[in-house]
Amino acid sequence: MNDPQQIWPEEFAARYRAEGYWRGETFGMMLDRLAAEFGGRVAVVDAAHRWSYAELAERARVAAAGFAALGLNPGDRVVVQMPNRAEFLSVVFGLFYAGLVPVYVLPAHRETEVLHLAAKSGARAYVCADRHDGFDYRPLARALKAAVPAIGPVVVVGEAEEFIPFDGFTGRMAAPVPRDPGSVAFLQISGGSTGLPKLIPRTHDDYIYSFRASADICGVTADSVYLVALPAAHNFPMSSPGFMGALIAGARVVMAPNPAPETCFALIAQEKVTHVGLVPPLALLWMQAAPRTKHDISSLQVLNVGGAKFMPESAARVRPVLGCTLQQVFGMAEGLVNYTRLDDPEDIITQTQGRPISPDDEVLILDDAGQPVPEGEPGNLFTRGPYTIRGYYEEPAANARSFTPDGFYRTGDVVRRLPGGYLEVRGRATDHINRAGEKISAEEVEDHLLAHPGVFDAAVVAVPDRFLGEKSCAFVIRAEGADLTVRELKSFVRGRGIAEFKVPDQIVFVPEFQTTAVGKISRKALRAALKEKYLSEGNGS
Ligand code: OOB
Repeated sequence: MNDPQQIWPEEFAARYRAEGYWRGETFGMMLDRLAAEFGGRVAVVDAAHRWSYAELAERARVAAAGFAALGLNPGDRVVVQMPNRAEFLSVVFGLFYAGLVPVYVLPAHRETEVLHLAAKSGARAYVCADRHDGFDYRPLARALKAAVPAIGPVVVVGEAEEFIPFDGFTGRMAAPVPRDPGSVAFLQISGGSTGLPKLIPRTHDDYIYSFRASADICGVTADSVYLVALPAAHNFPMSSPGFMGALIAGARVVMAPNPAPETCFALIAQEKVTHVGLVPPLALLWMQAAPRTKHDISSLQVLNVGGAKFMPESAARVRPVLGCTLQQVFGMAEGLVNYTRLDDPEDIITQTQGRPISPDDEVLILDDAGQPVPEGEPGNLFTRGPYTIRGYYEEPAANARSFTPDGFYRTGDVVRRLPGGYLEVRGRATDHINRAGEKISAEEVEDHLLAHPGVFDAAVVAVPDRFLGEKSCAFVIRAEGADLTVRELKSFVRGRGIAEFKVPDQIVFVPEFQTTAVGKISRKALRAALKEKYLSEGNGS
């Protein structure tokens, strides 16, 4: 867990402490402090629960005792796959109190991803809900236990069947297990452009700084109400400013079971929601639905939009249609988060993706040869700072590619720096599909396609989509004699046990990957050439 590649060199750590970014507080200490300060105020609400700060802390103590009684030891990793429910918080703060390290996977992830992440993290336990959104997690838990022997206890929120019911925990942990605030607090999943998702180690010190500062920048106070509309395990709704930013400010967190406008508008009206974060396609959907809703959404003050590029024309409509301030967020689970500021002029708010949280966020914009580009020109974004990781969890090869020797993270984004340090995202240099904010690795999907005996070769590319921003298109060469159909191949990929959003939106069978390039051609160049050949204007779908 303490791979030197993942920690900041002491000179940096010392500076981040001296500047007051890192305050030596762990998540456990934080919740205790918040419970003491905001005790009776409402911390979290969902359809079935309404807990005060004191009650959340109390429930987390019971959960912590329960986890400890299962034989889990401080530092052990625990895979958490939970939908947006109040128990998301009692589970994870219970784990923090017990000194355990959550590994956050999305509710949309399926067997292949969960098994991989559990094995990769060396997890010893799994926590899930019984069912969510028509999916039963208990068969997945069985498959996980069968495939990953290190997984011991499985704790289920809801009907546990043969597993351990979360609601059955008794006992109470008197005081949280002390942890080093510089140690890894949890592992989060990278969007990833190569192969399977990687794990991002975040420390107590670095992460708490990122959402404390975010809450401030987003104007979150004890009187705010934050709606978690996106899946809570994502970095954006967790910390930008997210439910963690809301909690540290003493605000109220409202868990939405799904991000549909009518579900969320009802919650906004009922709880007087002030802040919410959305990906661009959802922001568009909300803007379409708002004029016709019967719910009063006038309490909304700030709409954070990020995860993918929000077009200036759409951005300009937020205030007129929703009656709130738009705040763009350009962030990444690896660290760096940029925000437009609430009092920025309208053109900055609509046309840029903001500027970094911290004065100590170092931003480099370099050309392909590694030289700084002239001010205002697009280039590759590199960053280093008090909440940007120095390496993925146990990924020496990926780390050598994704981080420079002096610790800068190669984001893969192409940006332009404007006056005042504002960044405009222009595109990206890496091969992934940003499908409504969910990042899909082309390589990962290609591997699933190639597993079909009727597939000779496959290349997956991003194609523009009016609604999703981007969707995925797979070019496939059938194996000789194979009479594979699009339907068969889609259902085969789905059957591989992966998140539905990774199943190619479009499959195009092609006779060959003939490109004009001579000799060996990189996958990246191949994808670009195929896109050019088959999807140029008037072609393709
Ligand atoms: C957020 O985090 P990830 O890790 O799912 O994805 C990061 C990538 C960025 O490198 C960039 O390519 C893209 O998502 N991105 C944006 C963007 N925000 C993220 N591209 C254009 N405009 C934006 N506003 O997506 C994430 C994490 C924290 C806060 C917000 C988003």
